[in-house]
Amino acid sequence: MKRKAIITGIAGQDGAFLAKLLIDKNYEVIGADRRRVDTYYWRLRSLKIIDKIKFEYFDLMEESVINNLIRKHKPNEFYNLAAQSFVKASFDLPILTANVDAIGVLRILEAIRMYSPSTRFYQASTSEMFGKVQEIPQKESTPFYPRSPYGVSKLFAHWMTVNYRESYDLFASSGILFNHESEYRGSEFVTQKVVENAVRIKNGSKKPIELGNLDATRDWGYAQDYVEGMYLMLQANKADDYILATNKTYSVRELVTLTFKNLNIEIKWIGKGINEKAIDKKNGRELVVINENYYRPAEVDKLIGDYSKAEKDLGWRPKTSFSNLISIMVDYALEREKFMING
Ligand code: NAP
Ligand code: F7E
Repeated sequence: MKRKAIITGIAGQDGAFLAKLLIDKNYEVIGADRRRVDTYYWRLRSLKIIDKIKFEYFDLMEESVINNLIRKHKPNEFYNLAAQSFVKASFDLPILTANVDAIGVLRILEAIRMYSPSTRFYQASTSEMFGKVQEIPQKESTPFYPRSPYGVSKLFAHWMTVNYRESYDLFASSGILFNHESEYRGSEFVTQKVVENAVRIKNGSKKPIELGNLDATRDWGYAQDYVEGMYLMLQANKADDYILATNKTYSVRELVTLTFKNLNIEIKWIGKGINEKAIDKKNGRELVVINENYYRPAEVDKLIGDYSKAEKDLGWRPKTSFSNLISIMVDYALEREKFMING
């Protein structure tokens, strides 16, 4: 009998990589996906797995759909990757974010408890729960201090996952993942925004990239490495919470410099505060300027994760360096731009 896994958020970055990993391991994959106008699923097509997925309607806001899905499939594993995942948007959409990212997870836990208690559950928790960091580097035992409606909502979901594990003996694990990026990252996140726009500049665009806080630092890994960690968490002997990270951190400014370097453009930073900008060393052309609209009401300044528990218990470690990650993203964006221009 094939093992069966439900993946929510299958159309997103992690959902696509995880679906590929499980299909390669001969799982039956159910893609629990919300209704949308655009059903092209470019990530799943690019990975050549779209025909191998059985899709079911799903929304984290819709309790009856969640109950019916779990009652019908009683999967071996359930990976909850769906979320309103953009931190900046959570300040504009706090109630929706809480309903989806916090209460939505409780809806799933309740459905598993009632209809399929042997299902192993993975919750996509986040380093944003550490927010205003209380310890450097952050470990599983570091106190949380979220700084956005997204972080607060994810923290509720994290503790509910712990609570259902302890109260009802569910196999429910929480992966506290630090930022992970890839060629499939959404365009509004800073890595992909910088990569895509730098490639457009390389191809002749005159529009400088508008960014917010250049001083923020992140522990950026490669998403394909991280979905392996999610899978390993659900194969372990017991459910637990694990950090996945690289234990290295870079600023947004360093991300920009490295991205342009990959495109053979050397940049120079000039000015201070909101007047800071990056110019092309060769001709003085403006490449990056600050737009205050991209600042957040509250910022998470310094994230760096300690993944030693995952390494010890699961044998997981990150395989891709930051500089390899940016090369992968730049190469993919160059190819895609070529396709967009030439068809
Ligand atoms: P992503 O690309 O934004 O994908 C999220 C998916 O969730 C999208 O397919 C989205 O649908 C779906 N979704 C949104 N609202 C929904 C709802 N109400 N019901 C059902 N589906 C809904 O996110 P990702 O980067 O792959 O991240 C996967 C998960 O890990 C998320 O929970 C995220 O919060 C968490 N996480 C991510 C990172 C990271 O660095 N990537 C780090 C830590 C934790 P549409 O396609 O229609 O928008
Ligand atoms: O911002 C700064 C911004 O939006 C990173 C999600 O996957 O990872 C992600 O959340 C940093 C922030 O990701 C711009 O202020 C500067 O400090 O790429 P981001 P995020 O907020 O860290 C966590 C772990 C998740 O769980 C989330 O789901 O970059 N920044 N200028 C900018 N950020 C954006 N987006 N755009 C800018 O123009």
